[in-house]
Amino acid sequence: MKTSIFTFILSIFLICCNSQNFKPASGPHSEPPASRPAPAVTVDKSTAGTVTGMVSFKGAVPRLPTLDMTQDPGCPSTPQPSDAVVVKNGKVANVFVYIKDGLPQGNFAPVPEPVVLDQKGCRYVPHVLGVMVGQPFKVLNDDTAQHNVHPMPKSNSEWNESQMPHGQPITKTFHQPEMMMPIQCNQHPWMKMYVNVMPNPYFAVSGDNGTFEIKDLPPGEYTLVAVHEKFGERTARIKVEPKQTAKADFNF
Ligand SMILES: [Cu+2]
Repeated sequence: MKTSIFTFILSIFLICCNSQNFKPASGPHSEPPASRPAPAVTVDKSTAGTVTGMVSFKGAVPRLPTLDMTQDPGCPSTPQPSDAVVVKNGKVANVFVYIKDGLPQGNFAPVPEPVVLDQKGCRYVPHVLGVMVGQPFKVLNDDTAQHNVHPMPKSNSEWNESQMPHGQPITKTFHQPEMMMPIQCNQHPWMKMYVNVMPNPYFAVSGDNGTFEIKDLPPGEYTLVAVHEKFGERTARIKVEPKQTAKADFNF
């Protein structure tokens, strides 16, 4: 019995003494290093290059069901083609292409002009876009229908706002890089698009003819990635020479 009381007191003593050891040490050498903001990257446009390319699809293109929008009289009354897969003459639209690796370290200043997302014919236009961290993101409603703009982020803050027919624009910014963040409309279940929040300005979206172009790249070697919401991801290595245009084609 006496032994167990002794053990108990001893263990309390040890806990006390050990906790002393975890006191943060003081003194000039124990301060955490001051976090300095990463230096701003400046790109010399006189030596910068470009990357262009084409996104193609091989094989039978998946056919998605048409969209029935008749639940809302403010939306088209005839069946509308899906915008999740847009392939014309073997060329893929709405592919997000970006530089994943190889850029200079540091901060790229956000572009001050807003990126605009419109709602037209009860769809999002464009269906895929890129916006820089801190760049204004402006949502318009061109419809006679009311919409409800609802991003579903993983890293950024979620928001959810109604927008009246031809209502006031909604302007937001995103604070964290995030790929393929869906935006949905709570009023219209077929409405969905993707926002890519990027830490640099080096991205593009393939057009209806499958082409893309990324300009003002510092010369260097890069990993270029192409992302499609249904077809997945493709990667390419490219080398951009001063004032030259590098080519990179992708096949899904
Ligand atoms: Cu809607």
